Amino acid sequence: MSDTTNPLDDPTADPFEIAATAAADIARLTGVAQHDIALTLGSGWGKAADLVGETTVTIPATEVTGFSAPALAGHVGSLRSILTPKGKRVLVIGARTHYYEGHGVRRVVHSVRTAAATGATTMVLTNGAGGIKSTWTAGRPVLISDHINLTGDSPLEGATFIDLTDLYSTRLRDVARRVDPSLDEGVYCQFRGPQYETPAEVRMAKAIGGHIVGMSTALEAIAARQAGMEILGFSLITNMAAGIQTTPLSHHEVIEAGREAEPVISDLLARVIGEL
Ligand code: 8IG
Repeated sequence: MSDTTNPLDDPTADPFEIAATAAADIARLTGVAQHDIALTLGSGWGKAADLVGETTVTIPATEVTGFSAPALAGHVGSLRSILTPKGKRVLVIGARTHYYEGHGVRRVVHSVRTAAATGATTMVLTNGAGGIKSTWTAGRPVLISDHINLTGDSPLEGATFIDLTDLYSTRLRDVARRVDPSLDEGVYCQFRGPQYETPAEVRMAKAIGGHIVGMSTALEAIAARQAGMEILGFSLITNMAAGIQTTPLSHHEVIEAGREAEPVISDLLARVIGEL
């Protein structure tokens, strides 16, 4: 589906109906009627699903209703169906649409709504992000314990009041920590981007209780909760946030940290998803 004809760009369309159509596309193209778990791969996590199980089908995201081509090299535009050793079906979303692309929140959360429509009841959201906690170094995966949505936007439309207590499931975080007791956790601040923060913005994030800065995940988590899913969030700290690290941030550095962390986060994801 090309950008100019994306049905989500029609403001009169129902985004949940479009997600249901997308889920039917996935069922038809993968031959898998229902998925149990959905996994969104963020920067640095591109290959981290490879140990989760056997990939039975890979489909270009562009063949699924409402999905668009990736904006950035390194963000993989495909959807995969994985069968875990325990027989669970995992839908791997390698095609995140970021808020900063400017296509609106409906496009940002479409993959999450589609995942829910495929039957998935667990949403695993991963991202690459900047770290604020001084004990962290680049290349370290951490759990997301909560978020602060600094986009000023929401995937909810109208008077849709959704409780966000325990948004990042305590139960699922406990499962992850049983797999790796060294996992630390923190509060994720979603900035609009695409520029990285100023040091003053990072000090603000720290002052209001944030530990991780990024450009995704919070809006998706809200939509996942609205859809009734249980959420597990991981950030790969690919860099220390601006001003925490004294050298300038570079996209290259982010890619490099992801590459180096690959074996660790692949093993972590496979083991955690194996316990879900
Ligand atoms: I990777 O330091 C990655 N994504 N906002 N700040 C924000 N997003 C990020 C960062 C960062 N690193």
